Amino acid sequence: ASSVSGLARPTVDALRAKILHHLEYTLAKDAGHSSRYDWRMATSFAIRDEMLKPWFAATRQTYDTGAKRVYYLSMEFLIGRLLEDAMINLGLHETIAAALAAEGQTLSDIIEDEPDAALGNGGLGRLAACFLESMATVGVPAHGYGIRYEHGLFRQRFEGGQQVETPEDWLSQPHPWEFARPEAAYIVGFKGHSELRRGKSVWVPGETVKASAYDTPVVGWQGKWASTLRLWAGLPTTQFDLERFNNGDYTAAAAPEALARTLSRVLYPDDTTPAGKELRLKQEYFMTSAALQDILRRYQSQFSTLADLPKHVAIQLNDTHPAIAGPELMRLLMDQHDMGWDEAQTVARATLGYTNHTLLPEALERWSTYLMGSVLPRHMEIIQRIDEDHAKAHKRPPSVGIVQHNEVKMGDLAFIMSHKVNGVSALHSELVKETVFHDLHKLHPDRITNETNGVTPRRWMRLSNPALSTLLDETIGEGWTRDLDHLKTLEPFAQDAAFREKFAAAKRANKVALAGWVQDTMGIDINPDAMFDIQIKRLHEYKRQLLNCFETIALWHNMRQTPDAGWTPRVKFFGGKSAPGYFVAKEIIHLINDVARTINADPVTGHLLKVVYPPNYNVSMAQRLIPAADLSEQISTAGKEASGTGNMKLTLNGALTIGTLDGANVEIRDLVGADNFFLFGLTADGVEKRRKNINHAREAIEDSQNLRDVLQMIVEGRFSPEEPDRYHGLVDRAWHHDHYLVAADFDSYWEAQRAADALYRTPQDWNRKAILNVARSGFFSSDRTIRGYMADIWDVPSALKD
Ligand code: 26Q
Repeated sequence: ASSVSGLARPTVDALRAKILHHLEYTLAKDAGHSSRYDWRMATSFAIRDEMLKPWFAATRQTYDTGAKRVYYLSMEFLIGRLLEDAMINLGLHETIAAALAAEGQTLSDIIEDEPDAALGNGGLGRLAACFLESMATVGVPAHGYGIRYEHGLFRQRFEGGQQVETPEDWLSQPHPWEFARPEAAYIVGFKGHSELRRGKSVWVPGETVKASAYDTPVVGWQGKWASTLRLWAGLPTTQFDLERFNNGDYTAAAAPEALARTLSRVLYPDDTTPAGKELRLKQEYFMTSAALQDILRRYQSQFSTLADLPKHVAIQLNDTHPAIAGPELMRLLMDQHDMGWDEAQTVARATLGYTNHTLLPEALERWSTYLMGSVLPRHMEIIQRIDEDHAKAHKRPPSVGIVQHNEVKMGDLAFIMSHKVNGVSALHSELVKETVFHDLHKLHPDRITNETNGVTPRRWMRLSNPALSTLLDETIGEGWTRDLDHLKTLEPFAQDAAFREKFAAAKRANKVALAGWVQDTMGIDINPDAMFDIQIKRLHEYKRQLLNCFETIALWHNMRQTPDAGWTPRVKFFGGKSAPGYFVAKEIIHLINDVARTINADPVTGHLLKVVYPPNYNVSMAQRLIPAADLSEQISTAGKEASGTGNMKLTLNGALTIGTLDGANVEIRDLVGADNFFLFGLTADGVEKRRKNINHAREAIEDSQNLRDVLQMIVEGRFSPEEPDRYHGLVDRAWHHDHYLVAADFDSYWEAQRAADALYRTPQDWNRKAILNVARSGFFSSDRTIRGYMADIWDVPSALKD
């Protein structure tokens, strides 16, 4: 077996020649008449060539050794830009910069020219992207499977402060990182019926589409290994159509073509509630069936007995979106490979693992048995039998059925068809046992495990924060990039005044850079010495951007009354998109923008407070904001945020957290120390108890002068003079339908914010705590998360010899 080791790196001249070669022979352009786009494409192709060696070597070694493979099935991969990430992992950043400079090109301009691959909504999709990179770093033979959406997450604009969505169009330019694999294509069926032939069930689909593969390599740190992201595009099944067409059935012949194109057209932009749409179910099945067919084809090219599948294959389901994998894998094993029911179920269960990412009841996927039965009739039969078998085997109460009230509960299906089910933070995994899967956990007490999320330090530190990275390299060596536990050795430097100065200088440089960008793109003047307070995440009631907005108003109100009271200057940053149909979230966006407009125009507080909400928050914007953060807002209602991953990115970049005991905040606080974290708010238990008092909001508002003033200012139209009653509905909900306990946590949040203000006025203390946050959060590397999945769920070793 060829061993994959460190790369021989090309020289500046060699890379310069490569870029010019691609400019000329791949793009057919003359260097003298090339646009920025041309240079970017040529540079990307030159870098891509360097990825092929580790990619081939990993592929070959995996075949040669018969190593166990991991397949990560996800409806979302929120990759962002790839050029700089690939350059950094291949150690070519400086070489490429020099090669381009020799051609009069500026690397940063070329990097910025790349559109984000935004094939995801938020945390779940970004986690999948971090996992692909970590699997490539740790040395896991891994494929990610997903959909090659023509349109990723919509672009967000603000018009009069309101969110307006426009289609995202990343494939309008060729995507230089992908390889079309037209030879890897599978037929996926829908509808029709299931019939018995010689005692066996056979599905006769009424519609078929072709899934055609596109591969993107993802290289790990120092190019020792690579993962493959295989995305499926929908194509019509031409042959099949031609037959019908020739028989004169033109309408039926045209329908599959329309359907096929629709399947990979657009990402569902809703991370709130399952859309309940037929197209979404079809997309889920399309991706899952193509992936499973591909996995079995690859397996059978290497091994003979399908009974051994779990020895060589681990399949991880990213939430329930691909949960049809259980019945589909059983169907393929039984109907196409003649396996019996019991063995098929045993094999499928031993192969599959399921990760849960939410407890919110409204966010749990359920499909009506009518829809499931019409789109996937054979699967509906299999699901019903799985359910009956499970009921018999465990003599369970009827309340735990997969099929209930004419709905298929996809979480229950995923649970029953997986050998391991995991939550994504310690608290969340415990709540999974106590709430959604309480009954199933009682029946299967060893099934639920925890794998606390993580983030890749390559993109989220080395790439996005070169100032801090260089300082870390100089202080503790470069080893942290591969083994983030090395950050522990930074701890003594928290006491070192000279180091604190350098740490503060790196942060300040990042803030100056962000302030320049805010000035250039939004025309807002902000002070880099003010505290940069950042809340970046999808807009959601449970994430409580409204709590932050109320506190902003209260702070402004207090500052106006006593401008000379020694306030700590602040800049409040918000970033995030709302699901297009989520009215309440959109109203909160509107309010934040109205508040920003009002506050930013106030000459009395101009030097003390600014509010900045840049539109179209995405991965690239996160890379710009996170390194400049002083304060990280992680303020969800306790028990609602499964984990969070932005919280980890911000901590690793030296921000202090103001947060509740929710998701991974709990673990962050345990690790960095209670003294180095601004805690506030009710606990998950406290939230449940407090909700029992139906007057919780009114009582909290009546007890809080500050909050009363805030609500009063909003109803009076202080932020919307052109339409004074604009927020009457919102204020009414704050009084009477405060499901996420904004009012109950307000005063506690206000106090924690004032503690943050006070600490910020003593920079050496603030910086010492910020350094301790960095030094103590090496646990949050996604490399550690991946090693957890490898040991607890996948049973795979690393393919890399150190
Ligand atoms: C489901 C059905 C139909 C349409 C859309 C959906 C859908 C799509 C996306 C449902 C949920 C999502 C995304 C969920 C998500 O991003 N969850 C986040 O996952 C992170 C990674 O584990 C956690 O850190 C966050 O706490 C969690 O909110």
